[in-house]
Amino acid sequence: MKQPILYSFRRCPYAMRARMAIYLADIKCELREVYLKNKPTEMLEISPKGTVPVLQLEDRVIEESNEIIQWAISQNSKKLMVLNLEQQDFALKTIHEFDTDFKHHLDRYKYSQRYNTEPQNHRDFCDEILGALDKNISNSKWIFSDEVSLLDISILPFIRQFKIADNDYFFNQKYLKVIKLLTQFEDSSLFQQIMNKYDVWSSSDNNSVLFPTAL
Ligand SMILES: N[C@@H](CCC(=O)N[C@@H](CS)C(=O)NCC(=O)O)C(=O)O
Repeated sequence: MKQPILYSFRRCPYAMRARMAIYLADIKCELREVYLKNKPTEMLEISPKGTVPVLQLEDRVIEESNEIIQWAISQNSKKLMVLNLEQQDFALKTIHEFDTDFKHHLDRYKYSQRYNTEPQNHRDFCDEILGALDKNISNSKWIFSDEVSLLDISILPFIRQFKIADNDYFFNQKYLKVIKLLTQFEDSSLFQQIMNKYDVWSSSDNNSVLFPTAL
């Protein structure tokens, strides 16, 4: 099989979740780091909508992070926790909530000038979602158990963005399990592996890299 090509941007939460899924599935790919203000034509030719991540396979292109995750799981799911039906239902509902409501309010909290919004109102909505999640987090390492799951990799990059908007605020909130979960995520080898820094790719420099890269 020809190696898949992943167009990625290091700090993008969608690209982060896709890289985690690829990493956990033990898939090797060619990673092309994208500068969002100057996207490579090679990427736009296969995915004109112009968002990352994009995964180019031999026979098709996958342009949505959740679909890249599903593809990676279909290749190899051994390193992800097997969810029972109830957990699966909760995971899918929660991922949807983070991709819609949480992301909506996060953007309006984080980029209040751009959206001309009152940041605290939107921060309150995010807090509500994080407070509800807190009640469903186990006492183990990850949300359900000591094994990382689809839910962890899908939503933690967005919780991290919320934290980064105001570190002091985040660490003073009552959702202690969310705070602990995010802290251990950022300390994990999984996170270190997928946050490796790469130069921006260009076809003329021909500087794509192998992902994951041995650290
Ligand atoms: N629904 C897409 C969203 C991806 C997305 O919005 N990515 C952002 C970066 S975090 C992007 O590429 N934005 C385009 C731009 O900024 O030009 C997915 O899940 O893959």
